[in-house]
Amino acid sequence: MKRIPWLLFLPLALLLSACRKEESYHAGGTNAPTAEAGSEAEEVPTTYEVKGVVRKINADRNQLVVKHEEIPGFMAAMTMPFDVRPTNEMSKVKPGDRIAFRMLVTTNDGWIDSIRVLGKETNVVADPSPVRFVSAAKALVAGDLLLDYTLTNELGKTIRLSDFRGKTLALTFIFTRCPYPDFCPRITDHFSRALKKLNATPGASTNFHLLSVSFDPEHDSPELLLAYAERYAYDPRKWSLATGAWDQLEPLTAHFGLIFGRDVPPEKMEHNLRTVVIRPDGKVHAILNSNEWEVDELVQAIEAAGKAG
Ligand SMILES: [Cu+2]
Repeated sequence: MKRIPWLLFLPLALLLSACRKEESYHAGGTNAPTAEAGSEAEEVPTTYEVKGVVRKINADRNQLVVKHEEIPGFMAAMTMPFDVRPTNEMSKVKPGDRIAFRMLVTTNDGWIDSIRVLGKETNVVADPSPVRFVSAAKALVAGDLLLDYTLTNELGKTIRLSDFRGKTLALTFIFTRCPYPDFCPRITDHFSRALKKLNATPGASTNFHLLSVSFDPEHDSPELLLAYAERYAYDPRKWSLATGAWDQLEPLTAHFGLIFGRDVPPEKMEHNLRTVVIRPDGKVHAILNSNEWEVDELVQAIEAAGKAG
């Protein structure tokens, strides 16, 4: 399956693309589609007619960064990258073109086609980024000890990261109203598949736990986290979802370079993705960036971390 991040935000991309090629970003919204864990069938995409202005052309990724109008029922007006398929449609446009196009969305993918140039916009000014960079905590790398943080899980129970000492912990960051199929829904689906795979493989590790931490604590109550988890066939014995107070979330996310919007409407919740595997001794084993890792990589990292510490 193609794994091109189709939502690479312009302001952040400019800031970070030079040093972190793997980064991808998107903005969130209020109309999160449901994702079915494990669904492999060919899916008919939902389509939307969209208008906008081309801000930037990412030729190497076959992406257009478009400042688009509101897409009723799907997302607010914003500037974001779109994968173009077929890629020869890339040659139709230049920065500053006003365009109309069709957007196609499936559970794990999104792209655009049928691009028509409507005219030119003269006043092309980049939008300011609404994200805040959290940098209060030390960046962690493999081998570093993760400090203890306290969160509240999907059952309303207080948990500490140290509760998982003695087990391998796979930790990722999501928010339940993320509307972009290839961001939080894909990561959560990957967690669901990794859990299934570990449970189904004879001789695989059983000494692990998955933890999805929401960075949208004002919205993601235990009830919502539980309802979200149940869409992905989670198992409370092996997978927890949690969120917490900002004094816990800020350093925890900052350790791994997670970037996300705050004090912005959910549809402007830009963020990147980080998935971390922690050894049983509490030390970082591996950090998986972006949404481009495969389920097997996570499974292998969980297995390897269990042997490492
Ligand atoms: Cu997301």
